[in-house]
Amino acid sequence: MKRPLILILFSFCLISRLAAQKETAAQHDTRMQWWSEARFGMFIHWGLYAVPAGTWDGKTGYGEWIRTSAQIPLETYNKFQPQFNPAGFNADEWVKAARDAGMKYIVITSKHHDGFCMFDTKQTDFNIMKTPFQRDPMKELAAACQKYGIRFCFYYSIMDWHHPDYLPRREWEKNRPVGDADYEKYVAYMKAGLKELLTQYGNIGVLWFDGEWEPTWNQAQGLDLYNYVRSLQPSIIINNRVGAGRLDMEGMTKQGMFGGDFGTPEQQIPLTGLPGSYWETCMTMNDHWGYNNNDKNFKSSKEIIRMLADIASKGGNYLLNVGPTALGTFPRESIERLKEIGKWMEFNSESIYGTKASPFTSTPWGRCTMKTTKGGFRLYLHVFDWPGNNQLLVGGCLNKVNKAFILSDKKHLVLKTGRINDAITIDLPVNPPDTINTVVVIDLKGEPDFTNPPEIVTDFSCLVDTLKVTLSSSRPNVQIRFLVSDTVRQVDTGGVFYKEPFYLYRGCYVNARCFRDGKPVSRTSSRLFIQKIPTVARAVSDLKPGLAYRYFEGEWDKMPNFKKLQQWYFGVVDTITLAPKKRNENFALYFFGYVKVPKRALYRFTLSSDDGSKLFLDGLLSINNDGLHSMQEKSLEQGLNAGYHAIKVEYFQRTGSTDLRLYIEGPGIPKTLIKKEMLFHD
Ligand code: FHN
Repeated sequence: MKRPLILILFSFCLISRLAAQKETAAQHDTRMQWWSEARFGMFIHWGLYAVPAGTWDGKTGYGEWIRTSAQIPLETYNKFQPQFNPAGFNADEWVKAARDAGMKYIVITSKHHDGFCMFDTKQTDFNIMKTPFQRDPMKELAAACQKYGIRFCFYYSIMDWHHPDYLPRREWEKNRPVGDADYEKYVAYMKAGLKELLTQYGNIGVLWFDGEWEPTWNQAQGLDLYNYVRSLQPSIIINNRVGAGRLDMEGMTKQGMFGGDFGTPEQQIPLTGLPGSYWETCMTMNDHWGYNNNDKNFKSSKEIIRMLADIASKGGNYLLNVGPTALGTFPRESIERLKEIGKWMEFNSESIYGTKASPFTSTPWGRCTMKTTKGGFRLYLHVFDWPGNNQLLVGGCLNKVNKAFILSDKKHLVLKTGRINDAITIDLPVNPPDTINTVVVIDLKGEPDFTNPPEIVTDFSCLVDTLKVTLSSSRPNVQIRFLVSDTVRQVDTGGVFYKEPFYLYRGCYVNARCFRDGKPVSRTSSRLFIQKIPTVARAVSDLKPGLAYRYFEGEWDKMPNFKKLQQWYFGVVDTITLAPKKRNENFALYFFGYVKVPKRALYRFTLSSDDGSKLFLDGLLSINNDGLHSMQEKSLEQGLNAGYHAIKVEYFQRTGSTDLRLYIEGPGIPKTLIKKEMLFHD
């Protein structure tokens, strides 16, 4: 290569690398714009794991993790390669199915955790070209996406169970020693493969990293890889799984950590919008990412269409997965749903593409998305529950109405509107045109003037003896009126003006509303607080510090029945800990004894675990956090009298990361890991 050319190339890479770090917020928004406006994409998990199709050794619950979950040795798994011949693969069919469903981009697994490369790479023979198929499906899909106007994107796993330099090894792979594995060589391998993906398949929309959670990967490597990828395609978008700061399946990035360009909630939709963040919920259509021919638990198109509206109403993107077969075809159930979603999108996509999050904190009848218009703004009211009286109430909006109509009505017949205090009324036809989601459009004048109901803030959601209540509104120049009642009540002229926090001493509803100059400007918010009877403390004596535990080993997909297990070890621990474990996979434990609480009050217990766990208080199952899952927490509020209460915590671990935490909070006790001073046993 001539010297000047080398110089130009070097300068380009340097500038691009600097660019990735020096991008302004406005430049970032510009780069994100196509993606943010798209709102809806197709995820495709397709690889060698489609050959066993979820079944191994008589068990049928596997997916793309089959090599590790079923502990299939490398040389056995490699035998799928000469069997992989997806003769039914047709890139145009796949891309048209996505396009016709209203999806604007496709993210496909170029390499999943098993390390098999679904593209023509010179870096390893463990790739699709070295199969009877001998074609590069990524090349064909790139061309089809170009043809049909769909953005083509790659998923790429940092974790790699095949490459000899990847570490750590799977714990169960006793016959695969680390040898002279060199992780830096693996990073070089990753970059070489990514360079092929980013220079030989045209303009790539998104690089969707995954498998970043193992201890060999860190923030610095993530930032370096982010800059490397951006140096090859400066306008590419990269998710937060390039770094090491993701908050598990919740998917957003820990405060202060490098988070790429967007967050990635997985199999879940955030409860509320995440203002100021780009995020995308990825979700399976059934229960597996990779093809499982036994998994018929597909979500209905109704669920999917409503989730699309829910996600868009919170300002997020929806990446819906398809797991193709080893023949290269989409499962019939996936095709059916994509067609039904497409029918809805054909008349309603305007209420999804390019919309912003709802201005309302809640809309009882469905969801809302919005767009700015000349001199005002447009609300798309996604009506799931058609009002019995055929009149839709849009509360807390003081703007004047231009017009309202049903989006799927080609004539855009104008609907009669009116106003009751803060609420706009819209008279609807007797029957909803679409029982899944009818979109009612309403055009409003001027700057948005919304007032959401007051927030009703408490430390707990129920009470034993008393509970402090604080009311708040972010709106300027409003007064809050409230009333306490035995049923849900509208706050009209009644109630009292809120001046300072107050206390509840019994179960009741708190109803609150915002007023301005004596007139209601928001809907009423109502919240029920239940009074709990505290459980009686145990009359016990001669207790010793700590909890007793029992330890077991075996393979389970859910909490075992401990009574039927052979016990391996037992002993006493200071507090809830996995210290007694003798290995990191395929083991179970339970702890039992008493928790001593200082006073009669309501306490919140939070159980967090990977994999499954259960909490029993006074002999009753209080928290069920069972199942194969990454770190997830579940809570319970329990009234307890002062003294000792029986406690038991069950836990099991299959494979992968492992963790167990029990938190307690109560009067004068902020949320904290349960302290050893509170734990005793007989
Ligand atoms: O382990 C992977 C899994 O196989 C799948 O690819 C999902 C999709 O987001 N990501 C990881 C689990 O979080």
